[in-house]
Amino acid sequence: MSGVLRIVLGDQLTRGLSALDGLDPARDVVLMMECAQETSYVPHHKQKIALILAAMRHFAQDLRAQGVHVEYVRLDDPANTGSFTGEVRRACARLAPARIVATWPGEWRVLEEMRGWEEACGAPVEIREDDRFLATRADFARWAGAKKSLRMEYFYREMRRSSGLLMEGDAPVGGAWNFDADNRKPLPKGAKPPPALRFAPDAQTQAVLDLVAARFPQNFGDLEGFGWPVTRAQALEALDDFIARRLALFGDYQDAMKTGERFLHHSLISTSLNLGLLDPREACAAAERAWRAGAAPLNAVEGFIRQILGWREYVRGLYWLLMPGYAQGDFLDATRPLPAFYWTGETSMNCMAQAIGDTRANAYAHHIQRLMVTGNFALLAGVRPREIEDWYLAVYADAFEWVEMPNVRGMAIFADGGVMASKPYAASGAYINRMSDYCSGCLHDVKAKTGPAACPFNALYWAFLIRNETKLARNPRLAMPYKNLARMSEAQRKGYTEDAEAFLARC
Ligand code: FAD
Ligand code: DLZ
Ligand code: SF4
Repeated sequence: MSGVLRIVLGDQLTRGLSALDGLDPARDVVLMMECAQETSYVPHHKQKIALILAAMRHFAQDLRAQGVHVEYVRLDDPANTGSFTGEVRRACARLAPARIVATWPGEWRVLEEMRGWEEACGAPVEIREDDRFLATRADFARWAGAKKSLRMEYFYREMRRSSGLLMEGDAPVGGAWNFDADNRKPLPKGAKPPPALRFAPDAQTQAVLDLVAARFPQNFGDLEGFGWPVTRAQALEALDDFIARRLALFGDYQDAMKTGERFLHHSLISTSLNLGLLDPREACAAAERAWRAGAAPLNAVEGFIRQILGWREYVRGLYWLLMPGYAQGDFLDATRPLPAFYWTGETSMNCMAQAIGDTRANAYAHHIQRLMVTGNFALLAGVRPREIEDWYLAVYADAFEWVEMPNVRGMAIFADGGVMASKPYAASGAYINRMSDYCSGCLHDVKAKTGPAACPFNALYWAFLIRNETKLARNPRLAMPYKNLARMSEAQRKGYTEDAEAFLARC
């Protein structure tokens, strides 16, 4: 072979991928690799492994149907060396390509590996930009420049201007950039969100589900409810279904949580976007069309577009701007091991049990469950960043480090000291009670601040502020809680700290 060896990773399942640009079907070979190293660098949820392998196999099949020569290494292939480098080396020995072309990966760890391929495999390696994002890494670095503060809101406005999404000339449609204040409603009693579209496994996906069941029996999570889109056609169907049936109320109930309503009005497109089955531009454009057609209100459409055009692009920019140092941040010196109930769901706290139970069932929990329940607990309890981060990376089907790390380290646990969030998202039980029905089914009393029946989030919240007073008290956005803390007696402060410690010791 004197052609090009083109690498397609498990989250690069896009026909227009930069690594496939200029592909010559007569001479080039596409290499796709199922690798033990990738299926085990954290103990992934069974559905996450199944989703990635099923989507990879379908993508390879589609490429072959288009006449592309795909060398596909299966997990159970006896010759499989188990690592990307081992497989690229083996392919090079077999095919002797003139060069290797890859697309920038989604994780620093994999980038480092790619950078070693030239030496390991003896062929020149070209790593091309991943152009499946609206902002390149260079765009983000330019925007960040020498700014002291890198708030998402300002980046988002730039993205609105450069993309033209929801713009009227130079101004945002509706006269404001952000309608978030309208998006904080709890779900009314009796409201029933339309069910999300799920996909029954075909024979190819079923074979992967069987493989995962046999090979990863101890991993976290159920396989039974698997319904993720594994092809571009399914991903487009899921997007259409969301736009037609759930987008209109996405904004209103974006932050709501409800027992048994695992998906509410959320889109469930993060797996498809992150694997490359959907393009973020087409998701935003579909939402804008719905608003222009009068099918969805602006608070919903702007809210949805902000998640993708704003948050998604922003976290990716931040990750690549700040890695590898970003992974070391531990601003709050958090030292507690991850409590075992994150894996078992066995805890007296109903909100945690619900969020973890939803996660086990679907490898999914929506943003507020991730941020204000499991993330909030880890923040308040002071869980070690690496341990809580590995949990998020393992348990969500959409988790790849570029998106997981800033959300966990930056947004949820404030380990970056405020690069991403202007204050820690710390909350007592009152927030969870306002936004969910969890407290009514809980053994703890959300209104009780101390004593054996009290909601643990209450003591944990105050103990967190007390423990981190020297680091956080000067934060202007925490002025109010620290003012309240200043009014507390020494005995009250001690009581909160002791209650929190006693609860954590039992976890
Ligand atoms: P929707 O609520 O319907 O939102 C639409 C889309 O917006 C999502 O599909 C996603 O692509 C994007 N989006 C929304 N919020 C964010 C955000 N904060 N960062 C990046 N994109 C966003 N998202 C991941 O894709 N992978 C992760 O590993 C991940 N880990 C997270 C960990 C924590 C602690 C937190 C607080 C958030 C995390 N998120 C992650 C962001 C968000 O929770 C998920 O993108 C969202 O829940 C996916 O569900 P959905 O597709 O139904 O999203
Ligand atoms: C997460 C994951 C898993 C579980 N398995 C594979 C795999 O077998 N082959 C593959 O190419 N990618 C897999 N991935 C994704 C990678 O771990 C990693 O996140 C991406 O390669 C980053 O771009
Ligand atoms: Fe969670 Fe406290 Fe409410 Fe129980 S009472 S569900 S622990 S917030």
